[in-house]
Amino acid sequence: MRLDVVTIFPEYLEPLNVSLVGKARARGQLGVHVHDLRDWTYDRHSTVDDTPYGGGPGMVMKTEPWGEALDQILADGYESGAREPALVVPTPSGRRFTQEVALELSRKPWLIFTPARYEGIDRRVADEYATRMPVYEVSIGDYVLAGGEAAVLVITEAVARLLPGVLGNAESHRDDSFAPGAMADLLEGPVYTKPPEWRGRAIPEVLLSGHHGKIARWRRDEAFRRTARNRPDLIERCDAAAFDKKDREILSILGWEPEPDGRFWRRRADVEE
Ligand code: 6GU
Repeated sequence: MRLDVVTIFPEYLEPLNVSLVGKARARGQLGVHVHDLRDWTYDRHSTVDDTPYGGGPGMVMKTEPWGEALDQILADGYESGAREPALVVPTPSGRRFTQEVALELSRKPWLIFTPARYEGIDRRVADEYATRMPVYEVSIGDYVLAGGEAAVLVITEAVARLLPGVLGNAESHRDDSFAPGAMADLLEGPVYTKPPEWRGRAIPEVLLSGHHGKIARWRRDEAFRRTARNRPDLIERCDAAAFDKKDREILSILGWEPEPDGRFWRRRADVEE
């Protein structure tokens, strides 16, 4: 996979040299190219922003530097054999970046990121490139960052770990919270390692039992407990048809009841507690 990032803060992307993404780069599984948007400005102040039409606070990033940068990056990429670019535009007004979007992006051969500062990029830039390639406007959560660079780091890490051969163990993301499949829509429960006792705290005994069936059941119960506590919306969204008898038992203990529509709702007394 090839990644291009265009930014006015290239040094903000230094973490792409480190850890999982850095290693994938070193192994040649990922080609990362960080570009300084100001390389495509020609005035004395390297201006990338201007006042918004229609008035209002803040500044808007200008069309020309982005257009020239993207044209050249596309030309250089195609020249070196890259194909099927997708544009990833981090913005708080984008669609939510989820594991599903990460998986979709991980199947693209070439991603071009345009993290913005100020109030964002003149709309015409996304509209222009949308005629030539898929454009993903994504938000990493319901809060506002000063710029999209941190979002690029987040998205890149989520995508890179899904590339074939990047994580050591192909099974490693099977049980991820939010991974499609067995533990779908449940958060992962707690994990433990040696020593078996630390500051008077023991490991849950079942984990030492060697009984794989009991261990799997315990882990699933813990996943329900954690999900009910931290993300009740995930349980409300679940199709109860995916739950077995033991799942229903633990949900009932946690205060959830099935509705005729096949979903689970928390009993009123428990909601108010
Ligand atoms: Cl992608 N960018 C900015 N500036 N703020 C955000 C965001 C992105 N996602 C959530 N907040």
